[in-house]
Amino acid sequence: MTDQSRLNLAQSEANVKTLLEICRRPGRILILMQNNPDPDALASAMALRELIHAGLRKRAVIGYGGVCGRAENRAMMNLLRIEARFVKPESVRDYGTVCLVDAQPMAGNNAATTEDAADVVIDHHEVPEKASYRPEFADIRPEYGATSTILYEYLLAAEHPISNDLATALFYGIQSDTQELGREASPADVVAFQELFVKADTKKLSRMRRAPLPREYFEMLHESLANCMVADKTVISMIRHSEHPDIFAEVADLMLRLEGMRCSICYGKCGDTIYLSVRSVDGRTNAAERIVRVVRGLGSGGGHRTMAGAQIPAGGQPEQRLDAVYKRILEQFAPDHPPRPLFVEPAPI
Ligand SMILES: [Mn+2]
Repeated sequence: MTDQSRLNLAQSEANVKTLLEICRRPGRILILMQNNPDPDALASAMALRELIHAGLRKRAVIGYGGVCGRAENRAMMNLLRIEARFVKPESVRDYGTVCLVDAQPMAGNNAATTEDAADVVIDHHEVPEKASYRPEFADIRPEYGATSTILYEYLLAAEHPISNDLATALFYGIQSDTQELGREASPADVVAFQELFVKADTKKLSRMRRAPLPREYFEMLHESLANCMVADKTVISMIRHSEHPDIFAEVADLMLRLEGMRCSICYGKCGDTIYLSVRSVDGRTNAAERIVRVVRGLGSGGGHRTMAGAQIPAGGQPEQRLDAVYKRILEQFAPDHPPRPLFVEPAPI
């Protein structure tokens, strides 16, 4: 038995009412996710779309900036039939109502780039440092491990029937954002995770998590390992150029498992942007605070104490930018510790 008192159902019920009132207005509805949406964003968007349809008989469009490139996420969209389309920042306000999920306006990681770009915001990240947005409705719970948990509460509060596909999506969203409840998970996440698992399609889950990976994926992995540096208990990986920005978070996650490490950072260029992703074994590193200092004056960043990210425009001289980023990473994450390569090149025969 799970303990539903750990969920904030009364608050969620009031929130569902408010956000449906906002969406009731005439005009099309956009549910916007971050650029390169992850499973938590996709699941949250899917749930919100169902809630809006059930409550108002209106079909919302799900949109994202960037690309949805990661094989696992594409498999999720295919298997659970989540239709989403690319949206440019300048097209966001073509929609009458904009609901941003798993991100916040002006956070730098989504197409809501202006103060008034979103009417509804549902998220579990800290409020970005530079943000001055004022949506009509915001439900931001930094203590939660996943936005999917907030949407799960909404569905329960609205007494909306949860299909196997929707349960699968939300379960996967919580599972991947919290690394099986091992990271940044609140009591509400635990309850949602347990209740959703019973309804989730485990075959589809397995197919999503083990989706076939293109050759380029391993090529990038190879590069990140070849460039890997260790400074004290921090491991730093770099991928000079990637087609898929989600690889940086994935490599940061992977390298955090290197024995003896407390913190892992992966960075590199994708398109015109330099991405940074940080993971740490516990909150003492305060990944979000440090990454904000790394990109200060260059770009934007944020997140949680154990996982954070940032973006910087690559500018006209991306190589110099990458070098500058590396120096700042060392300053913030491993001052006074000379970095050394993780692998030494074999000597020529
Ligand atoms: Mn999330």
